[in-house]
Amino acid sequence: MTDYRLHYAPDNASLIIRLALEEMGQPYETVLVDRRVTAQRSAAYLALNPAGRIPTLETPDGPFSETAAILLLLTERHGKLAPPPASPQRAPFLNWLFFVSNTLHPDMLNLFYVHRYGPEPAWTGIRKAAAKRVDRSLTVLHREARPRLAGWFCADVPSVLDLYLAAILRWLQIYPDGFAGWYDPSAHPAFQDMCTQLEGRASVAALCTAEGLTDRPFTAPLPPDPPEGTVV
Ligand SMILES: N[C@@H](CCC(=O)N[C@@H](CS)C(=O)NCC(=O)O)C(=O)O
Repeated sequence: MTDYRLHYAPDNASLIIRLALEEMGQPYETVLVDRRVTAQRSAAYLALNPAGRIPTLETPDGPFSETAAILLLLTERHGKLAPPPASPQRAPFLNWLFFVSNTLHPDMLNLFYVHRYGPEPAWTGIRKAAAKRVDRSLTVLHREARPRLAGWFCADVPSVLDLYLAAILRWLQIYPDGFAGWYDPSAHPAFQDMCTQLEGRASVAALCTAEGLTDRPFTAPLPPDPPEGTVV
């Protein structure tokens, strides 16, 4: 029995939580959310996460959802992967973590779940507009966050912000079918360096094995071949 049980689907946002748990050296169990049968909307799953989204992390204090909230909770509990509350980098860290979670991530979801945002004739337009917003946000993050977060973003040891961003950069390069390929990683060289460093870490090797990702999942991503479950 471990303290943590991660409800996951391969190559979903749950992989960010898996990476954080691996980096923190915390034991955890996983439970597949079977997206083939839309298990994220089952009564049992909704009892844990009423929003019906992935991930959910069960903890001794109950189930938690929302990627950024889970990440913050884990950093507070284990004192790792984020600047401590008294640090001068704490406020900018929260600023940029919430920017990724509240602006970048939802804009990216417009690309993947376009059918939720408008009728089919509008899809290309919705995606193009979302891609522009995502690209602009990445440029702002690249320019503004690093100087304010010395040691905690794109540094030698990853923070939860790096883990979150690396996953987003991966997804932008391979999803959705028919609308990937617009993002140019060379526009943000510090992110590329961060991703390359991350790919050398044991946490990423564990993720690749568990979810069927090929090596270099961030700098040369390919769709996964998961041992269980499906991406969508
Ligand atoms: N705001 C949520 C978004 C999570 C999210 O959209 N997860 C996707 C998987 S990457 C999901 O649940 N998709 C299935 C669905 O929306 O039905 C978070 O930050 O955790």
